Amino acid sequence: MEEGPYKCVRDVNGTVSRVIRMGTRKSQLARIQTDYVAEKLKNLYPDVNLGIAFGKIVLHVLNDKPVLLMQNKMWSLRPLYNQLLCPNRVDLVVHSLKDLPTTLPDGFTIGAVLQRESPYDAVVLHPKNSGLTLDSLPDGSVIGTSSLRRAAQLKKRFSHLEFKDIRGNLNTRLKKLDEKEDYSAIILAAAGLKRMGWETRISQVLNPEDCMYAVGQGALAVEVRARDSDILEMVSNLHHPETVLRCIAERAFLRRLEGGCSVPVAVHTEVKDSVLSLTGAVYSLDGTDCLKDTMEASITPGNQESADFQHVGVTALNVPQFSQVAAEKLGVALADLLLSQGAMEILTTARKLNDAR
Ligand code: DPM
Repeated sequence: MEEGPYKCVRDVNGTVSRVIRMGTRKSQLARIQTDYVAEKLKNLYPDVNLGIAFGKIVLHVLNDKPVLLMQNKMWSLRPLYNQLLCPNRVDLVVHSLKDLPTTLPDGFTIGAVLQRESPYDAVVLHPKNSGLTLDSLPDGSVIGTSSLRRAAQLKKRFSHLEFKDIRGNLNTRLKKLDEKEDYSAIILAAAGLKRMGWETRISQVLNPEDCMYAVGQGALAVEVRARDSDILEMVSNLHHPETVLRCIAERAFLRRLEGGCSVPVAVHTEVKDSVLSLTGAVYSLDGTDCLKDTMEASITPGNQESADFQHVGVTALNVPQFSQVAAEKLGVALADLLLSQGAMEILTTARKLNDAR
């Protein structure tokens, strides 16, 4: 049977309903995240037929291949888009928002950004170092991370430590840490560790003074076909407005800097009394050059209409357009400020050095 975009089933009473098909990558984290969203959808729409195509979509993007080599290259996402688009095999895909490029291919949009988990990074120690912190680890201890953003910030702050790449999905990394003597500790996102049920392995959560987080870190995104209005409307109820606005500002900041998902760029956002504040920074690879600043914008809904419905790839049907526009402008303005201070030079040098490694 041909699988079209609108696969329908008829139940015993003759009621026809649409089957919603979710695709997922095969890593444990991807499955957990997909299940989590499926559960939310089932609660919101008990009558909906949800099918999860586990493992059908084998996407080698960040987990299976070196992150640093990816540089936001679209081809790495192509297998997933082929699934979503042409054969229309699946209707929605759950991602970690931080893995999604700031510009999506035509025809796709982020239809939901769920409430953010902790956006911070965490330290996971080799069991033999139990009780220590980054500060108290002995000189020359090796810390595993392949994130340029983490390494740049931590090298500067903890100059007695050494940093080494570590690859693979979360399961692989934890295994590499525990079963070998190569690393004294590794740095991972607290959100991923929590979702995996490994919260007890977190020995230290890094505060923003030591390490700011990646754009979109800790938030889940649901990607859909932009013209699939039924699905778009359905998933839009999953949006968490505050997270949406924070992430629009962060993504606009990154997009303006022309940063992919693997550049030394970090952010921190907050919403307080309808004011969104964004701190953003760019770093040289060793962290010695750094440009960092903070800007704020009011996100109180106003009357201003916007012709643009998507903001840095996000379609948030029930979040006020005015607030979304304000968040996007905030990100662009902060990026422009850092660009006027030489951010592009810092990032270009970092990119060149990294490519040459
Ligand atoms: C991106 C980065 C990493 C992932 C770069 C960064 C970390 C790579 C590494 C863009 N994606 O953060 O500076 O540590 O070598 C990734 C993780 C999660 C989503 C794992 C992690 C889970 C947290 C979330 C990999 N993508 O960062 O520890 O959902 O935000």
